[in-house]
Order: sequence, then C-alpha cells, then structure tokens
Amino acid sequence: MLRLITQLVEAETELKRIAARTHSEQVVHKEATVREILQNVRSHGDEALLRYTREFDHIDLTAAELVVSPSELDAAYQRVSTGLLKALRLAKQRIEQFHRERIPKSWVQFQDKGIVLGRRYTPVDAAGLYIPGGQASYPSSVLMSAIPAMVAGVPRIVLVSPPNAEGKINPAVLVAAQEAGVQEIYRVGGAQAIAALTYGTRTIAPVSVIAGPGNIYVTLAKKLVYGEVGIDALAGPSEVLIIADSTANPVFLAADLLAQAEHDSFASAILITPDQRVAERTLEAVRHQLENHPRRTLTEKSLAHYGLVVVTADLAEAAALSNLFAPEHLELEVEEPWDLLEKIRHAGAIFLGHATPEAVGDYLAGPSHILPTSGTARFASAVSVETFLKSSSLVQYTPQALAEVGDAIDQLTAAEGLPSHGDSVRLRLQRYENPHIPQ
Ligand code: HSO
Ligand code: ZN
Repeated sequence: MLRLITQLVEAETELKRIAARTHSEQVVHKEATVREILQNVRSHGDEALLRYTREFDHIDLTAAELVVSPSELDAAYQRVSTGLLKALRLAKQRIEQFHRERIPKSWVQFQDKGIVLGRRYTPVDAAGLYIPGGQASYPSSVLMSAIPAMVAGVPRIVLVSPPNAEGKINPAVLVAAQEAGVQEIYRVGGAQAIAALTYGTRTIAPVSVIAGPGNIYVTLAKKLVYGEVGIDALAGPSEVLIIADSTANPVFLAADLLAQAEHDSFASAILITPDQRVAERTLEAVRHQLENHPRRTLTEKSLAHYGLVVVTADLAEAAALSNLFAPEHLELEVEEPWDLLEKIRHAGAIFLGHATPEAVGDYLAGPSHILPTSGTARFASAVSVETFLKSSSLVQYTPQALAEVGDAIDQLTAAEGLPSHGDSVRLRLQRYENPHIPQ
C-alpha cells in the first residue's frame, strides 16, 4: 500500500528512487537483445519481422499480412459502438483545435542593406507512430500522436502495432487511426517494428520520425536508432504527482492517484500535501476505492512500489519536491493553482484546480498525453506539432551588406585557418568593386 512520509530527506531519497525505476541493470542486458533485433531487421527485412512476430507474438504471418487490409479497416467500424465513435470524434476535434492554435509559423525579416533573415518550417516526409498492444493498446494514444503529425502537414503517416492472440489489432485503434488521418497500418510491434520504421523493409518504407509510447524494448530501440531517425521523448511508465492543500477533496485525490496506478505495475502515483489530515483521508479513500477495483492486484503492486504520500511543511516545499521529481503529470489541487504554478519549473503537463483530473487530458482536452517521464521533463516536452516539423534557416545578403562584414569574416577565417572561407567573401567583394576587371 501507499507509504506516508513526513521527513523531507526521506521524501527526496524516495522520489529519486522512483524516478530512476526503469534505469535498472536489467536494461543493459535488454539492450544487447534489442541491438541484435535491430541488426537482423536491417539485414533481413521482412523475413526477420515475420520471424520475430512468430517468436514474440506467437503469430504466423506472411509479408502481405503485415499490412492491415482495407477490408479489415472497414470491418473495424462495425466493431466499435456509436457511443465510442462519437467520443473519439469529439476528442479528435478538441485535440486538432489545440494543435492548430499554435503551429510554428515560418518568418522572414527584411533588414537594412537588403539583408533578409528567416526561418522556414517544413514537415518531415514521413512519421511512424508506435501503439502498444495488449492492455495498453489505447485508441486515445493514436489520436494523441497522429493528430499533431496530421496538423504539421506530414504527407505520410504510418502506424505500427503488434498483433494480439488472434493476429488482429484492437478495432478501436484501427478506427481512431482512420479518423486521425493515418494512411498505412502494419501489424508489427516491439523493437522489430522500430527497426522496420528506421531502416525500411520490402513491405514497410522507412520514416523520418518515430513517436509514441512503448514497453522497455521499444523505448530502448528508439534510443538506439536515434540519429538515423528522429524520435519524440523517451516515454517510460506513466506517473502523476499531485500537490494538494486543505481545500482538496481526498476522495477525488484518491481516484486521481488510482487512475495512474492502474495503468501498469511500474506506474507511479504521488501525493504531496502540507495538510496531514488530507494525507490521511486520502489514504483511507484509496483503500476504500480499491476494494472493488477490477485491476486491484496490479494497482496495489504499483502503489506499493512506486506510490507515495508526503506531508511537507508548506506548499513551497511541495513545489520544490515536485521540481526534483519533474513529473510527467502534475495536478495542482490547491485553492490558488495559478499562484503555485509560479513555483513549478519542470512537468510534462500541468492540471490546474479541483475540477481538472488528469483523465481530461488523457482523453480529450487537447495537448498530447504522450509526455516525458522518469524526470526527463527537465529537458523534454510533450509530443506536439513541433515533433513532426523541422526548420531551415534563411539568409540573403546583398553586395553592400557583404562588404560591411568582409573585414570581420577575414579576421575569423584567419583565426580558424580556413583560407577558402576568406576567399569566398574576398573574391566577391573584389568583383563587386571592379566589375570590369576580368578574373
Ligand atoms: N495516462 C496515460 C495516457 C492514457 N490514459 C491513455 C488513459 N489512456 C499516459 O499519459
Ligand atoms: Zn492515463
């Protein structure tokens, strides 16, 4: 069960342990396996994909069956309820609206002497989206990765997901993918899918950026192929940190903690409050809500290992602990959340006020729920339109503008010992000054 901590030093130690929960020695061992998978797919293409699908997913496919067919895509619509379809469409609309709001805009600036400077954004040629299989095969994650890619204007959006025991992909995932503008779907998962998206095979053409959550093998594969392709942040198991004051409702706090813990046994749920009573009542409410919880065993496991309730001296101390942890999700369940926000430095997504459970962001508020975990929010951000864009710098000089900086460039080229750099400027300036002298 959840542990209650009142000592600051102990809280800091525990938070560091939880943040590092996926950086274990086991990872090093798995890295060797992942390298071998990447290498085999690189050398043997589809044949290796089919072999790994047989080995890990226990499904025998032909290369043609890696592709989810148009008839399977159509049939998926028959297998989701109209209620779910309507909800997916509402979510799509809100997520799309959010991402359209702030698309980075190309710009050019005209300066003195005819200098033009600018930045031009263009989408990547192709985006590959990874959607886990099994329990974590979430249609919401399809929307959260495909819509930013679509809004960025990516011309080719590809989705990969492992086949289930029947050799199929969750129909809700297939419907979400079609609603969000995904054009190609392949029945392949794990590190082998990341390899296929990176190197390409006969069936799957390579992409430029890979995004989306996955298990430890997928995440390690993404880390290893980075450089040959772009990737989003490395997403580990999900986590929430809640800062609450005496105005928070312990029953809501308990539900929000369980909403994170129920994801998987590595998920982490943390409550930090200066109010001892809120802490104790939340623990009571957690116990109560767990009584008939359908995922009780798994949820209890994650709470026992990675759950924490901390009582601090004040909200400032709570904010400092949160900054140390840099949570994926941060809920500010306090009377004045916008004031407390001033003290927050690192978090993937921040939910302000009592009426904003993380679930609203998980499903449809707008920002992507694919977020930096395990402390990576110190330097990384949510998946967004920017994940699928890159920019080119633009520079134009006139002869007059070049003449003004000739001496400075001369000094710099001399200092760096690069004479042709100097020539590339000097020869032009000489020509501009004496256009009639033959060269
Ligand atoms: N909390 C998860 C996202 C999710 N929740 C999907 C429900 N479905 C990681 O941000
Ligand atoms: Zn969630």
